[in-house]
Amino acid sequence: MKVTFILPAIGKKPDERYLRSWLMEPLTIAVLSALLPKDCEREFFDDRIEGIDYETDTDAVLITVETYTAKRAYYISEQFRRRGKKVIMGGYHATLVPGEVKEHCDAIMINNCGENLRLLLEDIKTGMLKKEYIGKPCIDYKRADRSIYAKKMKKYLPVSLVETGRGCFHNCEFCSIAKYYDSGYIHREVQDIIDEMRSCKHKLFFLVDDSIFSNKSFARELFNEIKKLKVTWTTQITLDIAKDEEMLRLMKESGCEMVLIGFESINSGNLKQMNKEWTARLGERDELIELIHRVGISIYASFVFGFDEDTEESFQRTLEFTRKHQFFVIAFNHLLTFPGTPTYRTFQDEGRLICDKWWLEEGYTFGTISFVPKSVSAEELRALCRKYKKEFFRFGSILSRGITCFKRTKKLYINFAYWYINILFHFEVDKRIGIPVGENLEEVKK
Ligand code: B12
Ligand code: SF4
Repeated sequence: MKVTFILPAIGKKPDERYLRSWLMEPLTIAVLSALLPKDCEREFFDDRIEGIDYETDTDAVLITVETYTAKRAYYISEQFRRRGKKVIMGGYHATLVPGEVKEHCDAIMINNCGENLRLLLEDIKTGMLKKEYIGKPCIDYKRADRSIYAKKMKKYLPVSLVETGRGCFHNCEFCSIAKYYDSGYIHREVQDIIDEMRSCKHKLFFLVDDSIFSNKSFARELFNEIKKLKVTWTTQITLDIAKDEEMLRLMKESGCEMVLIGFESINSGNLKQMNKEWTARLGERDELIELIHRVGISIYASFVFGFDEDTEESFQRTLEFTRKHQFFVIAFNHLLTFPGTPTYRTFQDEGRLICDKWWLEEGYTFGTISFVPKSVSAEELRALCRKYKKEFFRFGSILSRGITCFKRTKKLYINFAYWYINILFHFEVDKRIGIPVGENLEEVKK
């Protein structure tokens, strides 16, 4: 039996390359490949960097679907189905909006695969394919199969993605993860993670986990084992972990140089609106940030604008906040009303969605606001995100933060990463805005 994997692209502007910072190794595909029976023949088309052979002789086309890639995924699916191929879809968008996704494929996988992928392939063999396979949140593999994209590795950023856990026990209203995992958290076996890390080519790791401290004894055991590998790593954390200084120090000793923190907003009304006010209750936010920096860990600080109390003043205050803390790098994104989330439902009920299925809208581009904000207009919100991002990534700001970065760590590798990322982001501010989402890439490819 032969299986073809597809990772659909978001889109790209004519005459421009795919956004460099989005070109990470596609871990989802490596995990799906690990779930196939050994004797299964497999191939993979990464739509971000190469053309798709729609004439390929295959028994099943497996497409992973995120909200931003849904339109493109449906187009690809149509090409294969027209040629009589069976198309299966799964992933975040498929799990959160199964009704829509089902209309565009022969079968859908809801949630994590578990044993269901093998069963599904058996059903294809026997001609008994069902329309829907429903899994549950689980860890379904021991080691991801990177051989599926080994030949393309040069095109990806030199970072190894290794999953440590799935889900998050918080319940932020805009978040797809909280919904997908029903605010639960599960983690892999420490030994499996370490074995996989040993097998990876790049020794700079992004540990994929949205809630690594949900189970502290697991996190402690993991960091003690990672320490022995002498590697450098980063992950996403919530600010509450800074309350545990011993854990922070262990992270640093084990090679953690940067953490991504979703602050989202520094306005308590907004935090309340998104059900993330627990971060405001933690105590002195500034002190916790300083503690992380003092331990020698840099911060990628992520903010979201467009909540009800956001005005231009919120941007100014946030910019001051980022300057004060001299963050390694930041994200100033506008709120996204992802389908299936409570935020989506609230905005829909309040009649504030400009269009219900914005991800499928004709002409929809990256950076377009899909809802009516309360305190500024949609156009203003879009322009403010651009303006303040530009401000943060000015060369003067990069230089001043670069000096701070050097004071915080003398590791050349990290300083090099600092300059690389900040200069890349400087040039990407305008490149991101206006990327046509789901545009027929065949015409503009590569
Ligand atoms: C790493 C990562 C990135 C990387 C690289 C992404 C990539 N595609 O290679 C970077 C940093 C570049 C990135 C960028 C963005 N990301 Co991102 N990213 C992630 C992250 C942290 C991990 C993804 C991963 O590898 N997971 C591990 C794999 C194994 O899990 P999985 O994909 O869920 O797959 C399992 C199941 O879902 C299922 N499955 C999945 N697909 C399929 C297909 C079939 C056929 C079957 C049967 C099963 C199946 O089986 C798998 C095994 O059980 C996730 C959050 C998370 N924890 O998952 C966000 C996440 C996917 N990203 C998200 C977003 C929004 C973005 C951006 C739009 C952010 C932005 N504003 O710029 C961009 C878009 C980039 C793009 N698509 O090209 C959202 C997507 C939400 C949604 N509803 O679609 C997520 C969920 C984060 C969030 N907080 O909501 N991202
Ligand atoms: S803490 Fe992060 S991953 Fe968890 S629900 Fe909130 S936004 Fe989502």
